[in-house]
Amino acid sequence: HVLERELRHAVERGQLRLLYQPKIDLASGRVAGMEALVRWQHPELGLVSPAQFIPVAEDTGVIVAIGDWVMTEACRQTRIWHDAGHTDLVVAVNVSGRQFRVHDLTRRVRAAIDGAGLTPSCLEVEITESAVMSDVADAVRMLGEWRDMGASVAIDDFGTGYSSLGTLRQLPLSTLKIDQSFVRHMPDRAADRAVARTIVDLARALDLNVVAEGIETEEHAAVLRDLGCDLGQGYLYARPLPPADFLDFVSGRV
Ligand code: G
Ligand code: G
Ligand code: MN
Ligand code: NA
Repeated sequence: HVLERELRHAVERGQLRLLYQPKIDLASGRVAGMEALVRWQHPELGLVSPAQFIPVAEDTGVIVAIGDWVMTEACRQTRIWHDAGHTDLVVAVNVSGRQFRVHDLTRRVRAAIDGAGLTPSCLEVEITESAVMSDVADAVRMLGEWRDMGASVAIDDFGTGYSSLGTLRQLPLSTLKIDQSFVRHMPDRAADRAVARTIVDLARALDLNVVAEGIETEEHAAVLRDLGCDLGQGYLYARPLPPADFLDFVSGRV
């Protein structure tokens, strides 16, 4: 269909771009890094959401080319911000389940990092809980390769999948990312607060960092800070921003 046909040309026609959503250190308020989020601007279809086109890209295999572009562009942009003096920024890039199974993904990630002249410790890969759990043996191998390289790995949408705690303990992870569905109703739903607290405690026990996404209010932020959550991301701080606006944000100009 149309989406599928047009998507095949999206990369070469320069129709993709990245937005960057800041991740805030909840204790200090400083910007610790950013998540790169892809957008597809098509001349006739308009702005297509990744929620629509990533599944199509996965089914057709175009995700490999898109993934390469995203990784390369995110590293290139991060290098520019490092050179501008924001040397501590860590960039998070989403990797889907299908990309995960591309056999030379580690080499591709390494090429993007080296090409930009970054060190691997500036990169965090976000992979969903369900992608990891659908093939644990692959995940252990892949995540091990990234850890050996020096990059970190976050489990995205944590709490929505079906993690076995035994499996979680075996994985070379650095971060758990609390899904926004738990954050949204935290102030009025004790059960959601309990889930968030459990994830924070689990992260502590496994010596992992913990990030909450979907923080929209001061109340969300306060609850998470009290729970000991390390980083937060959400509309309270900033929406996903074009590069120029992100630079203004980290520079404290907005
Ligand atoms: O930015 P937004 O909230 O609209 O993203 C919607 C979904 O698309 C999220 O699940 C997000 O993880 C995913 N997504 C955004 N950018 C990328 C990307 O570069 N690669 C992959 N695989 N998924 C992405
Ligand atoms: O699946 P993933 O967690 O990578 O996707 C993050 C998605 O959540 C993106 O589409 C992003 O635009 C969106 N998002 C980021 N912050 C907020 C927020 O505070 N509230 C809501 N509703 N969505 C958010
Ligand atoms: Mn993500
Ligand atoms: Na998420």
